Amino acid sequence: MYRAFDEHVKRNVKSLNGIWKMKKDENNVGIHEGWCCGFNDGVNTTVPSVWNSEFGMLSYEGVVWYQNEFYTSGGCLRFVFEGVMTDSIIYLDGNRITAHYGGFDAFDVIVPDVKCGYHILVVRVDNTFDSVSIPQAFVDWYHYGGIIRSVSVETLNGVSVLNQRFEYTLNRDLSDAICYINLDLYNASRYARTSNVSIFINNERVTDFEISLESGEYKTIKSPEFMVGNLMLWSTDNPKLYNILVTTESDDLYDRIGFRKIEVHNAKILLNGKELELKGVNRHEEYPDFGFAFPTSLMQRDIDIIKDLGCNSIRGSHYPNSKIFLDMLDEAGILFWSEIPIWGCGFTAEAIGNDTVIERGAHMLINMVKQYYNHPAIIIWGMHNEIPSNTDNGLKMTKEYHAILKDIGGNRLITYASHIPLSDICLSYCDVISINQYLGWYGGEISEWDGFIEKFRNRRKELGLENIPVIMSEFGAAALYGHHTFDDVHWTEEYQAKLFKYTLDLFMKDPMIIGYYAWQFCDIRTCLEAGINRARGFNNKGLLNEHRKPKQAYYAVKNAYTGGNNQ
Ligand code: ADA
Repeated sequence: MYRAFDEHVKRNVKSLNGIWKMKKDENNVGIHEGWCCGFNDGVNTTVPSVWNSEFGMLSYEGVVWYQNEFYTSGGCLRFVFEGVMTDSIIYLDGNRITAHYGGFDAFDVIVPDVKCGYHILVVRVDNTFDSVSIPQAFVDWYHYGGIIRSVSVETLNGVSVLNQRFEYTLNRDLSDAICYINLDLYNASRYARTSNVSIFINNERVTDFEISLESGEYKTIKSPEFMVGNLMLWSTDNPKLYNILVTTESDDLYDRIGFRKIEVHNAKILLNGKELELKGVNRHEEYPDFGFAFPTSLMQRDIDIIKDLGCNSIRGSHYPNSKIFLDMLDEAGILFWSEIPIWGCGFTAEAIGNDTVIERGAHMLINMVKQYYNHPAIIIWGMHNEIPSNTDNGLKMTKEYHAILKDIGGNRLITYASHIPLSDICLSYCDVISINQYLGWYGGEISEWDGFIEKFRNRRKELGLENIPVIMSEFGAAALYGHHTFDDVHWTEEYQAKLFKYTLDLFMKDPMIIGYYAWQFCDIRTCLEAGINRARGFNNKGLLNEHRKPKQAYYAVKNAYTGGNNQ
């Protein structure tokens, strides 16, 4: 995995990022014509990237094949794909080795007994949509396609550690933790193996045990418990991280964790026992020239800007972000809300009740939790966004996803963003209620916000949910960068700034509302029809434009979040 640190020292890891060949398959003939065995007439491209960055392919939706030739000294190989958009089939030397659905979650495949020499890895990527796609074609971001995140090939030896999820229970004064680790182990040897497994925290061995696996066996086990004392907690002010190392005789896996406690108490969110006010932005991991293949240097730049804005939190709207970005947030002490790309406005109530959709979404949730489990920055899991949560099908999906997250989600709060909070029937499945509302933009006047908040306060009371805190998870207005007038009318920087000032003043003095995520960090390319609502083919509600140039609203939000008086 492409991380902020090396995950392995013993394991041989080779990055397959770099120059690949790609070939467009407009007529979908590649499978029939055997492109899986390799093709000679492709053009050069870079992995990771989106194909939309290639000349002439900005709006291409369909199938593209990718090919990479690599050398290995042979053995048991594990291919790791961190994100392929959206439906992919992977072939090694012409043989199909795995397939995956979903553009934002990583997947891997293990191939034993690969011979020493050159091999051809081919990836067929399809980004078309149908009635069970997640997201649906109607979505407020762009239909990018391609191998959007890193690819690597690892050589596994003997008992190997594929994944680890660190569990801990803090004592009452949060000074000690009883811990164990859930380990996914695999025996890559041709023979049954017994290996010693050791766990180190900050270089100190905390436990040792033995494990036996048959050849090719995959097993999830729970390590013995151990205690970590004299803790320095992870917090936004002091994001203290601990190094964890799991070793076997032939393999290793490094990761980092932070000890922290997030909970709801008396309608407030507490982080390590202290009341937390979430000051946030919604952010897409997108830049129009690179799409979802987002450069690491720009991640750091965004974090710097977000800190300057006075935020302590980001909502990763609307899908899991790159692992390395989460590493950076762990280091920066910025809290994160991670969700899956069920962008509800695109789904009918009927589609939300479809078994394939529910199952695909459930897989995405499980993968997200497994792959991001150890990040202390993630404090919220989002189940979905703006689904018809006033219908039986909405309720069915919400109940099912809530049960999954309660079971495996660890110390995190569960929510979803509702755009229909006054008629929503799923709110009791939230640890924190999250409201998306665009009064003053799509309809209504800015001054109608007060009345809306009062109506929701009454509804929350009627539903007996007064102990559940409330976040304003989306609110905002569009402004075209550089568009000014003396009168604050729609699309001007002045109007957008006025709306943010008004709404944040209102929210921040309301004891019911404990968090705010402005929509949105910066302008993004969208596939919603360019026109009255999406000028330039962009969602222009950014506090910054897509090149990270601040609009007036940036300073309105900064003033609210920092108590300053910037212009
Ligand atoms: C919704 C949605 C966002 C964005 C926003 C808008 O609330 O969740 O993704 O589309 O509307 O700009 O209209």
